[in-house]
Amino acid sequence: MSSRMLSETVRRHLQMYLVLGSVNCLAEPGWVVQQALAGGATMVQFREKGRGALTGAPRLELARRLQDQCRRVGVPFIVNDDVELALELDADGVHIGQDDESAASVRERIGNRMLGVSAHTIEEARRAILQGADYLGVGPIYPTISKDDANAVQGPIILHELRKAGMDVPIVGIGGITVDRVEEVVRAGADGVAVISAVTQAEQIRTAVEEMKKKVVLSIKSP
Ligand code: TZP
Ligand code: MG
Repeated sequence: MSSRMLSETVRRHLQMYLVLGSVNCLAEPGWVVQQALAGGATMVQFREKGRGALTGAPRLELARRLQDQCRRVGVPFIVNDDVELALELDADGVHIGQDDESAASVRERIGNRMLGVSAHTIEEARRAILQGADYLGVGPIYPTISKDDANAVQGPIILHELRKAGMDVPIVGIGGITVDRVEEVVRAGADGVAVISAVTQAEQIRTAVEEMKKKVVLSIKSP
């Protein structure tokens, strides 16, 4: 099997990370993903959960369809929580939270596929990295409408704190991030933004993704 992805490559994939499931979308999810990929989304996470989420065969069928769209354009497709599904699909990676199976155990099961772990404190971040995470998802940075059981809002300061503590790993900020907040999130230390509603609920999905990505890239580059 191929080796673990280099952290500089992971960082690039985190720049404009679309997270979604059918319940988040106003339009048909395949269309949302198509538009987001056209706008330059750098990674896609299949997160089919919450009230009204698909289960069984329809869930698998949607995952396959979205994965296929990502494959065609060379964008990594990550599965939230469900290691079985990720292995069945031969997905590019898995993203887990603190309440899921341990990162160490998921790392063992998924080999060199990408592993993302949600972390809310410096201690959780350190443990995740020791157990084999390739990147950290940190948030909610701002209030979010997309996660019922979200932890307390942390503000961009958490990103500063992680960097100040010497954490040099790829980090993506998540939670309530809109185009106007991208610069603040990246300047605080994130390598990119993970978003649900700012993209899935946008009137012009492609434009929304283009604008957010442009801001990420500019904020990374400018001193
Ligand atoms: N984890 C922390 S906040 C969040 C997740 C999955 C939801 C992000 O959605 P939105 O709509 O971009 O705030
Ligand atoms: Mg989870």
